[in-house]
Amino acid sequence: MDYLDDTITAISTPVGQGGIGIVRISGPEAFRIAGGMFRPRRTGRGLDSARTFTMHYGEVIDPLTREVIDEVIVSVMRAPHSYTREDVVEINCHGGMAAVRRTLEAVVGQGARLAAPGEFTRRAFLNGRISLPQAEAVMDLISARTDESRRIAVDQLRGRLSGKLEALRHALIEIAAFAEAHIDFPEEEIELRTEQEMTSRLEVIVREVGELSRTFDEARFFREGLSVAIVGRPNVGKSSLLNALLKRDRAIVTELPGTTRDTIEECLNINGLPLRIIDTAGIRQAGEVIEKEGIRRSLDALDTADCVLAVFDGSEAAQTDDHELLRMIGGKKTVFVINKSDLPSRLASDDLQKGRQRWLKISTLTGEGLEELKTEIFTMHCEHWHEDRQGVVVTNLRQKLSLDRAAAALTNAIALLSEKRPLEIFSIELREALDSIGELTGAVTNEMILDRIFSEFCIGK
Ligand SMILES: Nc1nc2c(ncn2[C@@H]2O[C@H](COP(=O)(O)OP(=O)(O)OP(=O)(O)O)[C@@H](O)[C@H]2O)c(=O)[nH]1
Ligand SMILES: [Mg+2]
Repeated sequence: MDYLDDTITAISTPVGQGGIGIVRISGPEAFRIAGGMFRPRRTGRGLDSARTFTMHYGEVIDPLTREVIDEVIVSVMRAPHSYTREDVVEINCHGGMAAVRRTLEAVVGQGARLAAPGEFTRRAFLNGRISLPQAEAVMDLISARTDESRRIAVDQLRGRLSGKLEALRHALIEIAAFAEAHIDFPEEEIELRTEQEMTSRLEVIVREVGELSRTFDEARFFREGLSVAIVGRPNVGKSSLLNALLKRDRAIVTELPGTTRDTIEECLNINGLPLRIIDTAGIRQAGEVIEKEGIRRSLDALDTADCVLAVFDGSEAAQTDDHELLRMIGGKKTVFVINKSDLPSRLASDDLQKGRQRWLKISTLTGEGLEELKTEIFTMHCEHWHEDRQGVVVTNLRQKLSLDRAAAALTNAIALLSEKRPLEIFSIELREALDSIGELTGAVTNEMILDRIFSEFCIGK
């Protein structure tokens, strides 16, 4: 689909009423098309002689009927200093759909083609103005809902991820070139010292690639929120914990086991990390029909949540239901919480705690341990978040999968080197890693990848 020699157009503002609506035109004919339907006011000068980055006040005329369509401001950006690196003209209409649509129709009538979703950005990429991750950042920025996701997108748009990947690619190319030189002169054995040097350099690169890949999950939590299910047997204080975290009486709390019948979901924010906290019905063997259905939903939440707060009652000895819960949690990301620390402890010496990671003692009554609990949830998911990250974050699955492919190839390469296998196969793994990183940045692309990426864009961007 990539013909870059025609001129494309689209409405770049949202559909509906607004203060202004913008029809964007990009391509070699942009000035001829816009000039043919624009009548300047005041200056009398047409768009042909307009300097780049200037705005012009006037009217849009229907070239066929000579009817005035709207009173507009036209901005002009000449190649290569524009969003697409092509000549770009933007007609700022009054933001009613009729005016914007008629203007668009007139532009198409003058020979422009309607742009596909994301086609302006696709041209910016194909014309070498931005890398692929930067193009993806444009979409991330448009769809950012929280300030943290906006910040991540802007960092990526400014080229931080691309810069980091380029550095990794260059480091790899150096090693690959060295290896290939040795393939050409097989009589020269690689010295042990050189081999160790290559291995340690590759190990640094693998580690960095792995760290980048991990930022994907963490960025996902910031973008979509982390779901946290509070689970435990009845009466351990799950609903009390929800209320304490929210600092309001959201859920009903009573001294009767089986109070909560249905899951309750609320939002909370820890250091900018959005949480969806789910209070659940106490899980136990017994129970009548309604309670059984509630428990089924608890188990559902336990299954699907990103993280579990497993709550136990510190004032009572462990019960069968507690042991059963531990079994059900299995290997899931879990914070183990012992509640009611204000009461005399009867759980401490119990075998529940054996071999398990850290247990947090809290009291929803006095508030003890709640801050530690929040910190624990945050660090558990965002360990590498603010330290050492320098704004470099992988924001979509495509990027992450490319990194994982690169890491796998590099790990193979290191193994081959240590097994003293022929450098030819070692080189193949390095090429594979280079290709994967190249695919990520857009240095290596194919039509299918581009189609998939840009089809998710909105029209007009
Ligand atoms: N002393 C003390 N009592 C608490 C604490 N947290 C909760 N409780 C009491 O424990 C009882 C049960 O609390 P809930 O929050 O309803 O317990 P739950 O786990 O939601 O129970 P179900 O909804 O029945 O599964 C209530 O009487 C609470 O007041 C605490 O930290 N200290
Ligand atoms: Mg409850």
